[in-house]
Amino acid sequence: EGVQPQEYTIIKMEVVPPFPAKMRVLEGKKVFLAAATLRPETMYGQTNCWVLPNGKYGAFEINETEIFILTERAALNLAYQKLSRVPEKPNCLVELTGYDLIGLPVKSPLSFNEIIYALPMMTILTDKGTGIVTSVPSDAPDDYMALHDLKAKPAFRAKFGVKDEWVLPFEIIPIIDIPEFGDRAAEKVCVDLKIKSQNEKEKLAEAKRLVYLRGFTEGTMTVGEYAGRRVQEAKALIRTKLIETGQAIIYSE
Ligand code: A2H
Repeated sequence: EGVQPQEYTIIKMEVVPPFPAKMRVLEGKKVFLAAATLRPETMYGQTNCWVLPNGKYGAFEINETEIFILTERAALNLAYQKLSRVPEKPNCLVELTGYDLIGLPVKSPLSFNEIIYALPMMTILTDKGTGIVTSVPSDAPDDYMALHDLKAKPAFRAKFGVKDEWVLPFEIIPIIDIPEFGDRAAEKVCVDLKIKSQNEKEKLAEAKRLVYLRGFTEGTMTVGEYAGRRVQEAKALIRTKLIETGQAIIYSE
């Protein structure tokens, strides 16, 4: 873990009922996959969300009506931020693995796709954020390559029980224009660097270095309420709105 505290936005992605058997006890409650992001202004471009197949997750009571699915570590941090029904104590209603979450349909804030699906990503860290990650393949090289792997490799989909219809209909959604990189910056950089899969850690680190700084400092929103505005300005405005409307919360670790 870093020495500096990191402030994330947790995006509340609502799981669409009916729930699978293991989650049936949660029926009637509002259940969310709780994804941690540093880039809330990119939520327009979501095509899916990511879970770690072997990751350990739980369904935790945040208050009387809302359940968050995330790692126990994140639930403990939230409990100390007054976000647990039982003060300072995470209360897990169901233990889950990433495998249980693959294929869950969710409704996610700002997404142009009304329903998106939880899909496997092999490089998720369980000691960072919530262990649930939003996927924006237009602007995040990790997301672009992980979606590319699933789309290009039927055997990879089969291995994790991923249905074609959770993946194949979802195309990159351009949301931010970056000078010289265009509006699908992650794809451009991954192609330029000839990255073959989500497991090419060093090349992906270089791709991220190239895209993130430029995206944040020189990017312009091309969609949404703040289209035409710089990413730098839009970020705080969008984040505030998501929080005020109850679609997101602040999360520090
Ligand atoms: B960001 P930092 Cl479009 N394991 O959200 C791996 N990656 C994780 C994670 C975990 N447990 N938790 C969060 N993340 C990702 C959007 C995005 C992100 C865009 C562009 C850049 C970007 C869509 N994915 O991050 O190590 C999440 O991806 C730039 C760093 O704490 C989260 O924000 O700095 C980011 O990594 C947090 O990474």
